[in-house]
Amino acid sequence: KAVPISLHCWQGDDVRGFDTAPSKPLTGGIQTTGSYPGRARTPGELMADIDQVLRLIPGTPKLNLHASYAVFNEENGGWVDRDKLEPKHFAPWVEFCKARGLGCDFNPTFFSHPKCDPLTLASPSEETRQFWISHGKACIRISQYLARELGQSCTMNIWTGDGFKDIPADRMGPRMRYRQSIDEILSEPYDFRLVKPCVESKVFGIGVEAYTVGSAEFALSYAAMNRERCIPLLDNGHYHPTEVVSDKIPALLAFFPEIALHITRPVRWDSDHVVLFDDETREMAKEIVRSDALRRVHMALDYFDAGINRISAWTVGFRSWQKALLFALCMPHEELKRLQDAGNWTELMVRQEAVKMLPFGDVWSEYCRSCGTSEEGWFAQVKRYEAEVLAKRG
Ligand code: RNT
Ligand code: ZN
Repeated sequence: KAVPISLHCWQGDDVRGFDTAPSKPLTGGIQTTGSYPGRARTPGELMADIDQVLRLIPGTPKLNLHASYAVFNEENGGWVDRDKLEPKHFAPWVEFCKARGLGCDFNPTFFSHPKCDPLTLASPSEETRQFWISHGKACIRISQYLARELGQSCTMNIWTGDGFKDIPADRMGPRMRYRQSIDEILSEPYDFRLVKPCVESKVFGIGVEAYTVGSAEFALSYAAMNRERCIPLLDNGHYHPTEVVSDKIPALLAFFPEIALHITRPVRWDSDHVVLFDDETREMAKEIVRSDALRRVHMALDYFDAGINRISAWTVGFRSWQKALLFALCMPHEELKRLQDAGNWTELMVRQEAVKMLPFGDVWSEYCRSCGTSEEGWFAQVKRYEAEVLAKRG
């Protein structure tokens, strides 16, 4: 109930943000599919939608913003480019979070922008690279501001879609530049207790199939070599299909004091479907709980489905991750570990299968009730909100 889970603002508007023209495409190798009506078009609409989600979810959410969600208005002097962003451009979000008791995580936005050439932090153009370094540094300052204002640490995730569609002639050069760029971003002063910079790896993206600069080995090595100033972030959509992040969690916890997760549902590729209460989601939650690492793992949702009601997408995903954590907390881990250590694989299998049939739904219902929400009632509220608010958007 008390462990913060980061709710990504970008499910509400198909990852468009507010700092570039509404017609501009999503780049960086990521893609939303679907055109369900009712997408949030302004900060006000997005805030209203998030408020609706907050009424439907149990537990302790935290907001997760991208830099592209800066709010420009007359008070703060209007639009500036990403290298010039300041805390004041996020003051409306701070006000929003304060009024609701939320913490806030942050992400520099290294995609969907004319300065992607198409590379960003790995670009061979020094001008491009410096622009994006300035953006990263600005985001460190904004993250520290968010943490200070809201009294909770802010994870600041560095992810770029930098890579190539076809076979490169130089795999190392871009990686050396990426490494240098992250070093320069992290040279901006910050308090590591407040700001938790993360490096997120990826295997490939749409249009960047042959080579990804920030590969798994790159990102993990960077984090391992810089443990005093950043942490690794694993997105469970960013690995080959037979690899599982559930197995990587305890491997990393053996070395890193803290790690971060992007929780998503990859269907055959990094499709970012809505998180469900499925096997691998449960398995990831189990690894966190039985490693006693609920306070060492920064958990953030990361998916974007534009094909269904977005309030429902947010709610189902958040509730699924909460279910997975609660399910893990209901398991007799110490007893099961003893069976494993005793080599009693027969009984371990029987007991693990029996756990699946316990009346978990009753525990979940009681948990929801104690958080002032319910499993039965929430979808009726989504339908009402759709009729009264979303359907009226152009
Ligand atoms: C993309 C990465 C990245 C983004 C968000 C919007 O594959 O997962 O984390 O989804 O930053
Ligand atoms: Zn991610």
